[in-house]
This record gives sequence, structure tokens and C-alpha cells, in this order.
Amino acid sequence: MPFNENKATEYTREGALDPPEGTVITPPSELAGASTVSENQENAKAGAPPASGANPTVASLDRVRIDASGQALTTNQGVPVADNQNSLKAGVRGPALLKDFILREKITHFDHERIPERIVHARGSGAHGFFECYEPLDDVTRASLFQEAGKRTPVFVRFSTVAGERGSKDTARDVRGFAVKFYTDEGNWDLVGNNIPVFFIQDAMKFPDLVHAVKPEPHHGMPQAASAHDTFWDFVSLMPESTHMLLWVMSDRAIPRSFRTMQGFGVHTFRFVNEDGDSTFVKFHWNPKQGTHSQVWDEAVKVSGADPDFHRRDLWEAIEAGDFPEWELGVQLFTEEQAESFSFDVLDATKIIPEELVPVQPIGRLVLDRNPDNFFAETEQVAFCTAHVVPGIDFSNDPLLAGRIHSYVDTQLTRLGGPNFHEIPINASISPVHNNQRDGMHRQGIHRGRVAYEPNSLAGGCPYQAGSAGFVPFPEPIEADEVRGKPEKFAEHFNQATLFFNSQTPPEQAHIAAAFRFELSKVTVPAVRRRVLSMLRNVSEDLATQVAEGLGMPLPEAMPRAIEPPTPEIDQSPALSLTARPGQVGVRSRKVAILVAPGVDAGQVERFRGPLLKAGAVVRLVGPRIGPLEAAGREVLEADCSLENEPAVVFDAMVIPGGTAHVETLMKDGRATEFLKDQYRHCKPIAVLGEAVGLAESAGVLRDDADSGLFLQGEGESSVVAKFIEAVAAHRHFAREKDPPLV
Ligand code: HDD
Repeated sequence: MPFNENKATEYTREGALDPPEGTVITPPSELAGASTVSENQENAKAGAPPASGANPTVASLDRVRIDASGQALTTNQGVPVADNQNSLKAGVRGPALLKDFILREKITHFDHERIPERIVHARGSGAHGFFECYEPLDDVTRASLFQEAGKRTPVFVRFSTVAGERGSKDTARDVRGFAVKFYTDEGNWDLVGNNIPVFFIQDAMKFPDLVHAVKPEPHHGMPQAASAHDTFWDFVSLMPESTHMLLWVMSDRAIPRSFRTMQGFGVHTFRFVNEDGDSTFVKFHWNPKQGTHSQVWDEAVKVSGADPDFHRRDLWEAIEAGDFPEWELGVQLFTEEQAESFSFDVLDATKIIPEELVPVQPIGRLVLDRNPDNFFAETEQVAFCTAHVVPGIDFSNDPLLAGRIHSYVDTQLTRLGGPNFHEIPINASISPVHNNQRDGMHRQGIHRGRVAYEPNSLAGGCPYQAGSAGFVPFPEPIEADEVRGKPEKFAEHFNQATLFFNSQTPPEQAHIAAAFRFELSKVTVPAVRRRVLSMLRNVSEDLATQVAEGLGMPLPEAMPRAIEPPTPEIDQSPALSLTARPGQVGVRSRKVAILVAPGVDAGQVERFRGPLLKAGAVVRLVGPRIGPLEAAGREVLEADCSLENEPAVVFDAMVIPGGTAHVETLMKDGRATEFLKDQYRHCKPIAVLGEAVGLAESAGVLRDDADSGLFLQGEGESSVVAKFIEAVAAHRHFAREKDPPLV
């Protein structure tokens, strides 16, 4: 039984919000014991907490879960506290006494509550789940998680932004981290990736420079969570290897709609190693079943004010609602010989392997089905390290990866306070840990016996070396001189940037140009802007011209190339466009606003609300204020939120029903017009019915036949609902987009 069995009802059970003094709350009766992850999933969907023992990480975390229901307050030493309001004084108006150990313990603990935030990826959100293998992969890897069809391995996943501090906003233009800790039965494997398959730099030697350049400028600490400033663009424009990554970061990939709607990538080339010791190169891809969807820039900017926790909330709410996000893990498998034949180097993290050259094979799925109990204990203390690999998975010689193998373990020493961070419950392996490492700050394990060395005879030689059953590094033959340098193919920086740009749809290309224009318009030094333009000339004349025009600058000479570029294998790869993965979930968990004011046509509200809810959308009635309001037929509706507390940007689509008095009220409320304008500008589906068409006209929202997301009454209501739902599933309707925006 999970120790915190009251968690599921802590917000709802009787008396939870205002317990009378001295109440003892009886825990809910035991859950009928579920024993598999899937039974647990069913439980979770039915609103019940997962049963213990089903998911090994749940069981190991149960040991440390704490539930204070029905318990008296104590000190950290377990001493019951009689009075938690008043410090101990010499007389009620007299001085506080030093011997008040209860006050001192409380304040001292509080004074030390914070730990250093992650140097990068400080802001993030995590969830528990499992990975399920589709088919045995024993021909290529001996990694235990890939040995059986249907085998489930528990995971903890953390998504993050990179540049912003821990308290910054979710919707910054930035790369997103996608880090997965697999608790395999042969140790922990951390696949620490991003939502973009390439990186800014080729060698870890440049990582501190990159991060110093993108972080707030050191003299005044600005800007927060933004790359739109001089030092970032100064650095990257002097590092042409960053060009390809810049194209991705200026694309809509860097402003995802949700963590649930982004891909993930292991970025580097890794190795799979099988039982016979044969190696196959592998690249990892996570593809969301929810589809790949992004925001538009104006929306991302506004969301960061309306709800800085937008992505965190979205992930949390979807999991709480039982709408578990899912990704398919795909691999690109290739040999050394194939790698050599490519026009680029597979050890260069600024390059992808186009899917046309090596297809992505699906090998399993990842499901996130449980929110953490405690943000600090789990999401903050989780320590991902690229050095954490398991038998069957090994590194390549990517020089960026090499630096990472060192950096992640190293950084945890400062962040988590010493070498025993592996014992923090969220980091602990579920397979047994036995070695002769001892002591250090905050050691939890109590090792028995007098032997802490190997070889030994006094402990029968235990723990003994596992030999070939253990991790055996792939014996790559190497004969080389020590040298600081780079292979020849690393010198080509523009071919894949061009491939990426040419593979985007016209709206995506327009967004990339607008993003460069915005970012560079924040750069104050003209020479830096010029240098970026000179880089872009090597990517696309069209892109460079658009950005130069947007900045009011002439086009400079193209940046000299280090080498004559090899002929690329392909010049288009449709998989690189976000539209390649529309997703399979329809409108599930999309947020739809129905604007309501007194006198609204309640029939129209219901005609939309019912089918949308049935299709799995989240529907909110948004009124001038929250609470009850009388609809046209005297029916009372309840507004869940207001134009003030949930502005348009937090919704995916909107409906404005008819009703004379209701429309008159909305016409007089500038926030309603603004709501509609934002939905329109952000290319979201809109249905405007009856008298509300007048509101749309006065807002400048006009019918356009090319616009598949705009319904201005006309088409007969019954078909409008079905078409609107289809339009919500399609997400954005860029045919209406203009730069600058019309509305
Ligand atoms: Fe890194 C965190 C991903 C290059 C050094 N990195 C961090 C996280 C992710 C990535 C997702 C957050 C993990 C979490 O949620 O706790 N990093 C990447 C990717 C890279 C990359 C995909 C390139 C392919 N990183 C990179 C280099 C270095 C680092 C080249 C250093 C040489 N990264 C770190 C770090 C962090 C980190 C300083 C900060 C906090 C942490 O590790 O635990 O060690």
C-alpha cells in the first residue's frame, strides 16, 4: 500500500480544506491491489492512485513517502510540538530565549531550503511512467529493456527549457530538454536529449562559452530566458557551426504548444552492442502520439504573462485527467561503412541523418502516467547523467558527448551536495547496488561487515566482478596521435541548414524569417546583425533577403566557407516539417473557450459543449466574471473562468454563441474583442454564431474561403459543430496569417 494513501483525496475529502482542530482523518480503505502497470493505468484513469509494487519505482519511493494525515506536529527529532504559533520568551513582552530549540530548528531548516539550480535546464517539469518494448532487439543490443516484447521498464522524464532560471517562464523561445531515466533491471540508463536533433557546437570545449553567451548578460543580468540579445548572437555568428541549430531554434520547434506535442532526440550517435560484442550505430527519436504542435510567437509572448507555468500545468493536468501522453521510441540503425559514405560526419552533433538515408524504426513506447508527489524531492533532485549507460548501450566518439560524460556527474556534486546523490530515492537504481564505495556526505546505506576493498578473501571475494555479464566497453580499435583538432567533414556548416529550411512549409519558413528579424532587432551592435546575415546567405538567399529587409539593412557578402561543400544526398526531407506528424488524438485535451454573458443562447452553448466534451476536449465557459449567469431561456449557466483570469492565449479554440443581450454585453467589453482578435491572429479555430457575427465584423474578423478554421454562422449549425471539431483537431489555420497581422 503506498504510504501516502490519502493523496488522491487530499483536495476533496470531507473537511480537507478546513479540518476542525484535533481531527483524525481515517485513511481511505485499501485499493484492490493492482499488480501490473496497465492495471495501474486503469486505476489512474478511474481516479485511483497506483497500487504499490506494480511499478518498481513506485515501490522504492513508497519507503520514503510521508503522509501527515491525522498526525501531530513534531520537530525533526520526532518531539511533539505543543505550540507552533509563539516563540519562547521571558515574559510575553520579553526577549526570545536562545534555548528555544523548536524555533531555532524551524528557522535553521528554512534558511537552508534552497539548493543551487541547474546551470542550464534549470526550469523543468517531470513525470513518472514506463517504457514498453515492441519486439526483442537482441540481434543489435543486449540492453535488458529491449529483450522481450511487451517488457515494461519504469521511467522518470524531465522536460525543461535551457536558458531561463528556475522561476522563469515556460514559453520562452528556447530548446527544450527531454531527459529520460530508464530504471532498467541492469542499472539506470539516462537518455538526456532535446526536442531538437542537433546542437549549436561540435566540441564540449565550447559549451561554457555558449552558455555564458546565451545566459543573461553578466553586467546587468538581462535578459531572462531569452536569446534575443547581443552576446548570444555575437558568439553564434562567430561560430558558423551553429547555423543549422539556429534554423531549428528560430523555427516553431522552439515554442512548442506543449511538452506533450514535441519530439525528442538523443542527438548524438550512440552504439548498440549485442551479446556477441558486435556494435551498430544508433540515433534515438521520440515521436509524440499527440502530434507535433507549436505556438505562434505573439501567443508565446502573451502566454508567458498569462500563465508562466503553461507547459507545467498542461502536463500535470493531462496526467491527472488520465490522458496519459505517449511517445514512440524510434531508432536509426547504421553501420560504420554507411557512416563513412555520408557527406557529413555522424560524430558531428550539428548534423542529422536524414530519414531518407536511414529510416526511423519504431521499437517501443513511452507512457507518462503518474505525476510526482513532491516537486523538489523528485523533479528537482533527479540527476540525469549521460555517463549512465547499461550493458548493450555505449558511446560513440562524438566530442560533444565526451564532455557531457564528464559534466553531468560533476555538476550533481555541487547541485546535490556530494557523491551520494545516487542514493536520493528518485535517482536510486531499482537493480541492487553493491560496491566498495563508502561514506561521504549524507550516506544513507548501512554497509555491513569489515570489507570495503577488492580483491578480498574475508568476504569471499564479494562483491565480485561480473565479467562478461557486466558492462564491457565496445573494443573500438584506435591508433592515433594525440591532437586538438577536428575531422574534415566537421568543417561544412550550411548544407543541412539549407535542407532544413527547404523542407519547411511556407508558413513555417515565414515564421523562421520573422524569428530572425525579431531576435536580431534586439541586437544593438550592427556588425553582429551583419555577420548573421552573411551566415544566412549561405543557407538561403530568400531567407537572408527577408531578414535583411526586416532589419532595414543591405545584404552583406556571404560568409566565406571553410571548405567547398560536398554535394548533399538530398535537398528536401518532409519529416523535418512540424506538419509531418499531425498526431492521432483528435481534440483530446485541447482547451476550448465558449464566451458567455447574460442572455446567451444556452442551446447553442450545449450544441458545441456536448460534442466537444464527448470528443475529449476541455471546455470552459468564459464570462465577463466567474459564477452563475442567466441565459436567454432563463436557464442558469456557470462561467468557469473570466475574460480577466483566462485570456484567449491559454485556449486552443473558441466559440461565441448568439443571444442579443449577451452580444451587446460582449460588444461593450474590450476584453471580448481582444479575446477574439487574439484567437484570430494566432490562427486558432473560431466559431461565431447568430448575433455574435456582428462582434466578429466589428473586430475585423472576416470570412475568407481559404480559412478552414473560421466559421461565421452561415453553414447550418449541425455541420458547423462537426467541422469545428475537425478544425480544432487540425490545430492552426495558417492560411489566414499575414505579416504584419491584419487584426
Ligand atoms: Fe546538457 C543539463 C541536454 C550538451 C552539460 N542537458 C541538461 C539537461 C538536458 C540536456 C535535457 C537537463 C537534464 C535534467 O532535466 O535534469 N545537453 C543536452 C543535450 C546536449 C547537451 C541534448 C547536446 C547534444 N550539456 C551539453 C554539453 C555539456 C552539458 C556539451 C557540457 C560539456 N547539461 C550539462 C550540465 C547539466 C545539463 C551542466 C546542467 C544540469 C545537469 O546537467 O544536471 O551538466
